[in-house]
Amino acid sequence: MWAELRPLGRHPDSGGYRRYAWTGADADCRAWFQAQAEARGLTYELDRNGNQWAWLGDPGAGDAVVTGSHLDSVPDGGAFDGPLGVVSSFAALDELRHRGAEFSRPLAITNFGDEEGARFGLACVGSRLTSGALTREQAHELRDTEGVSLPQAMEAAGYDPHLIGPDPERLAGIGAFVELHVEQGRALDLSGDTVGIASAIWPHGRWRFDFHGEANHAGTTRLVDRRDPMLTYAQTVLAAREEARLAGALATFGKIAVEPNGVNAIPSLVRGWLDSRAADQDSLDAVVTGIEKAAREHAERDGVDLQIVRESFTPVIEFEHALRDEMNRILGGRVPVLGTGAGHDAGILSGSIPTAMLFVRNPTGVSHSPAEFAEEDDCLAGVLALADVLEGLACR
Ligand code: HGY
Ligand code: MN
Ligand code: MN
Repeated sequence: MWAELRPLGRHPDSGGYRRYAWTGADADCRAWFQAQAEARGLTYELDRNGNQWAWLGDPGAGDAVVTGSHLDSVPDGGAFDGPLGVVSSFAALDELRHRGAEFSRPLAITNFGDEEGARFGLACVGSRLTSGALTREQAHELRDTEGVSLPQAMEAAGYDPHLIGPDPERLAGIGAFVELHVEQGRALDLSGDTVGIASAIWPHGRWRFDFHGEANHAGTTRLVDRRDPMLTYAQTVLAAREEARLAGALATFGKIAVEPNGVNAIPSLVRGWLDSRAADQDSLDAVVTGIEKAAREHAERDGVDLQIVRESFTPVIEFEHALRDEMNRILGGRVPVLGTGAGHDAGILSGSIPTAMLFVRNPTGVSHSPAEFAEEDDCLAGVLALADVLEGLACR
């Protein structure tokens, strides 16, 4: 499976993956998923929100056990964030068949669409639409940086964007969703464990800061006459770092757009995207409020106009204790339970159905980078853990 996935959407220079929603690379990954489903005799299904399903047993029977993750990536993402969960799901099913397992509940493997939100700015679009956390109207407003709207992108990829929206009937037929994921940190490496269970996901969100200044000549405009939004942006980045440090939280400006983007012109607009996360809501509020205040003060001083828009927000998610305890019992009771600052479809769906996550050791902790890595032995341990969990849940 890895050999087939490896070249899909991989940039030849960076070695990172650029598998953005509704692009050719995304279509290649989706074709791979469908082929894996069909090769195993599973019933392939594409839902109204662009999520892919591979069913063993009758989807209409109810109380299904579902596993899977996503195949899209961040810009220059690693091979494992998302795909490890999908590959491990197919491999776990192969393992269960090898064991001669008899299923008493339907089982499905999923690939949720647009988990990273790399193209349209909002993460977990597929699961948000399904759960109703994102409405059709809101989704239709999403645009990529080229100005292509989500409906246009879906149509270009051969999907009907008018069908998207909440899918409560589908969710009503699911008894549990378990997502396996590469750990995006070094907790397991430090504790010496190969596999962990998720406890909670930190509250997190994305904010867009638009700094409007005045374009002018870089060689002739006196410093005192400038209204330079890059200056205000730079001060805001420094403030974000300081606010996050003081609160023990995280704040990152990882994406920026500059107009007109000329080396010898003062920018007219700098647009920066803040990603901020914290262990609790109060800390997150304090960080973001502090950054907004600093940005407004600097904007005032620099003669720059500032608009701040919250583009997405996910509150703290505490995974259901019953399912997580059941999984730990199945796995022998000694699996570490750890929190994460990374968002996941399992988190979005936790408001609608019982969800849980398994993490696989990441020896460097690196993620959202071409350097992301997991040892093959650890990946195989993850497959066996997932197979044990699925057997425990679906084969009683
Ligand atoms: O950005 C995130 O937390 C996730 O990996 N989508
Ligand atoms: Mn990710
Ligand atoms: Mn992921």
